[in-house]
Amino acid sequence: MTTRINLHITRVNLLIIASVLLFVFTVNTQAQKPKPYGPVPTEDQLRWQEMEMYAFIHYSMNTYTNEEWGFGNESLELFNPADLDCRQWARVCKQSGMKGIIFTAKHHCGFCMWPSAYTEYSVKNTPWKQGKGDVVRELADACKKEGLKFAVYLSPWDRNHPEYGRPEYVTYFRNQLRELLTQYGDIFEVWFDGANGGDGWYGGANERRRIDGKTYYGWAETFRMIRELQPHAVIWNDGGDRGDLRWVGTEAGNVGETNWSLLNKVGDTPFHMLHFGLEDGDSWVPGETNTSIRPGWFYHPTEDSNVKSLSKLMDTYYKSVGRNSTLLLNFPIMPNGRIHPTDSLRGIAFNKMIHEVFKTDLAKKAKKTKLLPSETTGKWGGTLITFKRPTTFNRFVAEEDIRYGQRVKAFKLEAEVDGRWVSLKDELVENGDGLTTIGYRRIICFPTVCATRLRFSIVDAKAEPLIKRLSVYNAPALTADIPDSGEKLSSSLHIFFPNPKQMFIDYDQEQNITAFRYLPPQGKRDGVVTHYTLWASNDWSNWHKVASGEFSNIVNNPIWQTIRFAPIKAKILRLDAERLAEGERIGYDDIEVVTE
Ligand code: FUL
Repeated sequence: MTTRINLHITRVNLLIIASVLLFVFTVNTQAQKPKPYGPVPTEDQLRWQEMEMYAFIHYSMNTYTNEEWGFGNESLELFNPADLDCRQWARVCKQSGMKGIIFTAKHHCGFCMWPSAYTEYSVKNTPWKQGKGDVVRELADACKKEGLKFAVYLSPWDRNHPEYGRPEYVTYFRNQLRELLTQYGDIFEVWFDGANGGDGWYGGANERRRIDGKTYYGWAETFRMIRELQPHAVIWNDGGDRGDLRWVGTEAGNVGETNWSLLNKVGDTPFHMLHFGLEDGDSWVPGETNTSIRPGWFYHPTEDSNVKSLSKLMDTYYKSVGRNSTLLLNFPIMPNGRIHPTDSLRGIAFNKMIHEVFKTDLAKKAKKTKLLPSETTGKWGGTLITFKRPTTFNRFVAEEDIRYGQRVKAFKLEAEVDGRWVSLKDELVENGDGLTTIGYRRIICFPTVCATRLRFSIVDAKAEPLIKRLSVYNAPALTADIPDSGEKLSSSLHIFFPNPKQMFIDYDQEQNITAFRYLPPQGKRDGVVTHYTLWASNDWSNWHKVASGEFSNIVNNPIWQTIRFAPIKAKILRLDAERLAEGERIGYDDIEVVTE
């Protein structure tokens, strides 16, 4: 009996002690847990940001027609890769430091890389594996084997589908998306390209179809479907309703040095908002920097010597991952079904270099002292890093704890060199010192200094800054770099414009011409030729039509465009701009005529 009472008391006591402990612990953790400031990322957005780098793979009919955009009527017979090897893609991507792969399951030409039940225009009607193949399946399996995440690019614009532009197509599009989201395991991201060039084959109609990208696709309903079928996938959407991520306004591989992970839920997003984010945006919409390891997204043999150099890739890394963004790096597939050896070697060298640069954090063994606002140049205080001895470095890394919002607006970096404080500037930035936002991660590159102390001051912030990492590195010089094989510039051509939409290129003598190349104006839409007709003549009066068509994706990716043709003998070429992206007058940065 007594024992029982004692036992009872003991239980009660234990309960009381446990409750007190729980209370203390809760109060304690609550006191320590900062309050969020402004919009914050979801768990899925956080997980996505932590991937840092993942790959794009562009592979479709364009691979076999040597184009960037297909028209939608490309023959199914063209698709028959001899050596398709998704394990090779996955291995290359993994060794290049990529944490996942986003695959062009359907590009604008409408050709489906999986045997969709809703169209005949897919791998199932090609000679490849007698129609029994499924590239999406092979890649999803390869990713699983290599421990990579998998995601899909499904082009909303479909130049093959007869109903494109009508409500029936939207149902078709959702049916396809459902197949991709239910048959291939976990999908980490869904990518909806915003391109909508207008004209296409459309089941034989061969016409121009305009849609309103904001209303036509009914994004809200499609998003609901994605949330239900793949609740952890993040949505990239360039065509209307705001997804979870945003484009950074360029395909050149850089985001603004000031990069807020915020935008407004509704409203237009001009270039500067995409590129820099919106300081007072009401939603968390971080930027994803997408670019290709080559000039184009699809494989073109002529670009084999134009694979980005190691220093260009490092520059891209600093201007994406180093600026509070992720890097989505594209590897095109060759017609035989594999990644070109130059691209894979470059990708692997890139990853090795990142590891090399960030191998030893020199701040780890240094003393870090908290600085009061009065001890710094900023109003939020900072940190003094004191090295044991004079230390050589050229990279600085800072990270905010973004779970509680992005806060820092401006900071300052000073190094004590030979007893004198010198300000450090981000050398990848043209104007100002570039020391603005931090976010998930900010990497500052500056010429090598040898210093005993480094002072980090927060000049301006929206609220109490929550800095979770300060690191210092000494990046080795890139000695063994393979240079970009730069484009040849034309020098001896005579170019003139009889009217704003016509360009003449004149040689003194007849030439054997095999191609015409056009480099659009860089950094603006004004004057960019999107559709052309090319004529040739020997006498200024008899004109022979050489080619006509569109420069695919020229606005988003303003690289050299090449019009190839069977050799012609001509003295004069004439380019008629049938359509310009904007403005009234042809613009160009360079022109090249390829002669035999
Ligand atoms: C663009 C598309 O038009 C390109 O073909 C490519 O897929 C790129 C990633 O997005 O806007």
